[in-house]
Amino acid sequence: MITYQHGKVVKGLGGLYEIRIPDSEGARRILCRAKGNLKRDEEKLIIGDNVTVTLDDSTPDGVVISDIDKRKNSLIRPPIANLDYLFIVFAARKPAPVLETVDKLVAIAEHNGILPIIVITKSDLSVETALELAEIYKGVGLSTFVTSSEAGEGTEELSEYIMTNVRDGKTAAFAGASGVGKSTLMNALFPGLSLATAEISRKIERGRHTTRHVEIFDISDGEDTGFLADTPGFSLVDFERFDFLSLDDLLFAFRDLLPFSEGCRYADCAHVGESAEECAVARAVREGKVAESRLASYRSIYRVLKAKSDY
Ligand SMILES: Nc1nc2c(ncn2[C@@H]2O[C@H](COP(=O)(O)OP(=O)(O)OP(=O)(O)O)[C@@H](O)[C@H]2O)c(=O)[nH]1
Ligand SMILES: [Mg+2]
Ligand SMILES: [Zn+2]
Repeated sequence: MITYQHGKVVKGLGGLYEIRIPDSEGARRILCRAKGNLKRDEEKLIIGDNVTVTLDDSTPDGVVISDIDKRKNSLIRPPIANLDYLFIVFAARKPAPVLETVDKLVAIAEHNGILPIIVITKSDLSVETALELAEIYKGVGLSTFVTSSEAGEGTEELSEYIMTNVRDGKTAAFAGASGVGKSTLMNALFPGLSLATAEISRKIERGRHTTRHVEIFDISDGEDTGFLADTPGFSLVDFERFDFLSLDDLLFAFRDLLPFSEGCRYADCAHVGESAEECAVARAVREGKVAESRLASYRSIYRVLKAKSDY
């Protein structure tokens, strides 16, 4: 008799988790709870975890999540584990893009060994802005997509990228501020999903936190399916508050700035206030080799991390 099985946590509903268990027909889903120790902070289950489910008559569901596999990585925001790709989504307009937030997400992905991919939405509201933003991130060296779910632009290219790369059990997530159109875009890419979406607030031009929970979907039928998660959008305020890497690691999370740092006059150059004569990163910006916004984001994150390390 089989007493335990392996699966993936795809959704959480209060204390219940939905576990996807592969079987001969593809996969089935069961709902169950986690053992007591997997509810505590340090070992708490998160969506994306690969787990063991064990038969146990003494539990309310007859089965219980008994173990979590070692994680490849895990993020705090969005809260998800074992990602291979992070699609960083922001709108050309409504809400206005905040590149520092985008760059933080890129840095978080890089630091965790997750491949960041840039997705600009709502290009129908301003094609020019969308294309300018895309230039910045192509310059960083990241795959970049310009889309409009409304006009059906760019969705085919993105869909093709996802179907080619997010397969064989690989996991990806859409992340970004509330209201940028993550769920709308997932619906456009995978019409079967029917995810809830809602208009942004007209007054403050911000999203309304329509998606409340992380949920992972199979994106095709076969055994070689990949997984794609929709996640709750964050507000700018909650993005300010979380730590993600150390001062020493920061430059390594900026793949476009890193190569220039070797040319700085002083080995301990922090690339924050030094003149372009001394700092090769500042020089690269002046010469148009690196986007100004990228160095600005680096400097802003540096200052926050520095203040914390001095404290
Ligand atoms: N003009 C335009 N509007 C769009 C586009 N994509 C989405 N929207 C609108 O943007 C609003 C927010 O879309 P959602 O998909 O709910 O945004 P979200 O990123 O999932 O938001 P949260 O779930 O709160 O994180 C909706 O009114 C959508 O119709 C687009 O390509 N063009
Ligand atoms: Mg949503
Ligand atoms: Zn420098």
